[in-house]
Amino acid sequence: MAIQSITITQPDDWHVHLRDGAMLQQVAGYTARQFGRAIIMPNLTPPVTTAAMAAAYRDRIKAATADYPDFEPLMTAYLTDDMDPEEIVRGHADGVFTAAKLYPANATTNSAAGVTDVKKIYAVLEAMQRMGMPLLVHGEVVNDAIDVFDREAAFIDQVMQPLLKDLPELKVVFEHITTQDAADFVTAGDEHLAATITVHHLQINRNDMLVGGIKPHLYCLPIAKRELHRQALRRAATSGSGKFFLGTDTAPHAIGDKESACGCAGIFSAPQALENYLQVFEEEGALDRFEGFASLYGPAFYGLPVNDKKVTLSKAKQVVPERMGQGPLTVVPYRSGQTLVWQLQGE
Ligand code: OTD
Ligand code: ZN
Ligand code: ZN
Repeated sequence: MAIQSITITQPDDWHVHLRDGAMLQQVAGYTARQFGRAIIMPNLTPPVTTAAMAAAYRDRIKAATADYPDFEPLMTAYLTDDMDPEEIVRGHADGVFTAAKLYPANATTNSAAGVTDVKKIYAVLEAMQRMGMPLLVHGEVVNDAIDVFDREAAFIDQVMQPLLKDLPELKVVFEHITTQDAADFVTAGDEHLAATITVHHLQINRNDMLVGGIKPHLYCLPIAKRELHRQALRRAATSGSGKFFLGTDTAPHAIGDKESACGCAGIFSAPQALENYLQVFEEEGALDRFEGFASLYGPAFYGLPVNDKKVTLSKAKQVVPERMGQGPLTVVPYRSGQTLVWQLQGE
């Protein structure tokens, strides 16, 4: 008989957009309900570039997740061309910055202030290397001449390889990988290199987004690729390799910003993230490898203890709501209206 329930160490989400203000209030509980900790992305307006901003943002997140007092937001610094290495060093030493985020300028939502050339921030990266502080990378080149589907593969050659060569001991997370090229590159790398994989890139390919009518709620960056890449990501995630771990990249946008002539990139996957990941592992016959991917490999890479708490997911159907939230902030969750086979048990 097929397994009916699974109990594992509580997972963490190593890549989350919680936003701010009313949207933060609306979405933060979904992440805090499922995960022990989350790496909080700093692409607010204005971006989180100082330890003081990150500490204040962390307080707002703690207030918004007061129903889950054990939830721990892990903050990140948004790197800019003129970031002062001292700010990063002090912020990390004070326990405010867990990691720093490299957005190539204009690669994704709110990344206009990102880095125009990695060479400009080598002093910061050298300091991070000395401290063992992870660099989280949005790995896409921003170049009009490069096709949007090729931007991750091009980034490996143009930016990632030289970076790892120049800073061989720097801990790097290749965030939200979407290609076989990236999966192979990370697999071949040494222990300083790891990757997060979103649940949507394990479940959808570009046909799901583009065939039979355009689906704005499946549009995100990096964009979903062709099927062979999805298959490669599923193999990587379920391989049992400690280099691949869970990061949803949940990125809510109000419905009007998604269903628009110029729709925003981002998929709101937080509410049923674990259920969807677990379904992938079951389909791949890899239920025994789920705990490593979801709960063990991320902490090991970041040098943090695993969570004490356990969680249980059971075989129980649930239908994802068509919409969630209120008024102009209404959001459409990932797989809205669809029936999921697993359900996270309440605490
Ligand atoms: N991708 N949307 C967003 C961020 C991510 O690149 C990312 O990490 C966002 O809205 O913040 C998206 O599609
Ligand atoms: Zn990104
Ligand atoms: Zn992201």
